[in-house]
Amino acid sequence: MTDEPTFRRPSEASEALQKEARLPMTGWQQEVDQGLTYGLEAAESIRDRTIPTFSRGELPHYAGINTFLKAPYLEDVRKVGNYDVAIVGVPHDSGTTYRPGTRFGPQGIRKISALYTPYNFELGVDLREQITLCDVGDVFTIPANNEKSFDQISKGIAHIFSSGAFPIILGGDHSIGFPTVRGVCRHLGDKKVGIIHFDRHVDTQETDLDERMHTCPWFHATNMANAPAENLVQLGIGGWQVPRQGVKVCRERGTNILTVTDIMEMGLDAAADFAIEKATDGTDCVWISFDIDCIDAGFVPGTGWPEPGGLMPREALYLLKRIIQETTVCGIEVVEVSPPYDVSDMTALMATRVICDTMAHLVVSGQLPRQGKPDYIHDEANMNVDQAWE
Ligand SMILES: [Mn+2]
Repeated sequence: MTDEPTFRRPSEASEALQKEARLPMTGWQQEVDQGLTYGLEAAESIRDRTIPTFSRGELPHYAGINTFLKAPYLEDVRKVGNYDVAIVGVPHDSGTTYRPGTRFGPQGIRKISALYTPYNFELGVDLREQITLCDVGDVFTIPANNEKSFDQISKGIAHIFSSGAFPIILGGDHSIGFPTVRGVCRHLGDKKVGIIHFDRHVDTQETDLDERMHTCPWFHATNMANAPAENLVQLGIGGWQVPRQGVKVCRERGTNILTVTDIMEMGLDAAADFAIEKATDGTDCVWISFDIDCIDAGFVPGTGWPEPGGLMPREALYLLKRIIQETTVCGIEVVEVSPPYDVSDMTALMATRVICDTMAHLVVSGQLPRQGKPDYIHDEANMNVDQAWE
């Protein structure tokens, strides 16, 4: 008799136990040493002599300064290229058409990220040991003006992207999807990017309430030659909040939509295959735009337009795993987390999970740590990737 599960041998759990044994402890030891230097040795009654007087590094989880995952705060953004990954907040919610509050998204995500360790059991990844991560803080957005904010966002993302650091963006509402991709496109030369968009909403109309709001990013992004509409994949679309103007644009431009029912009926692996095939056909890299509202509203109440009937967290995380491990990913944004509507930080935690899983899948697939600057990055900026818009 054995307690081993019979669905596969060895089980994921037994593999995970072995993977942990192969991880180094070097980064942890460096953090302890630095903690004792900067934070002073602990009071005499403390028996664990790795503990400093002042909290420095991961422990205790409830203490410390709220960068993402307690990564070093990089005040001098000119040095961002020294890191494998850069976290950047985009606290912009002037593109919101109903419930605002995503300007607090970056801080909400950073706050609950303190709950996490840098280690994932099943994947056998310890980010502290395997990559260098920094948090560059937030882009200075202009709350009364979407277009000025977009210019700031594009300039900021272009700076991070062209440095070679992998950009991870904490939104912000989904209007930022256009300026983030524009920032990437400025440094693609004649290369192309496929966009994989997790969402309940198509976000493809030209304007909403007379401006380029959070219902509009992909109309404008796919106007750029570097980001063709035929490589835009839209996963989880459906329900009562999809504006008809946007549907017409999807039909005319031939974007690739799967509803939640499509994904259920074809199965997660076939859905992932479809997304990977469409986003990589003729492109050089993939941008992930993860709207937290693609998840069923019961799991993510803290968002601007919650819609029941979305993906289960496990389904979204599985799709993300396959897509990131099997494509060349050039960056990710996680948008529409609105802490004022959140409950027990659960929406911000879902965003944290997406981000940490992304980094781990990049490690597992050998995309991180960086082995030099990826060859899809064009050093010289082209400021004319998009047409002037009034
Ligand atoms: Mn949405």
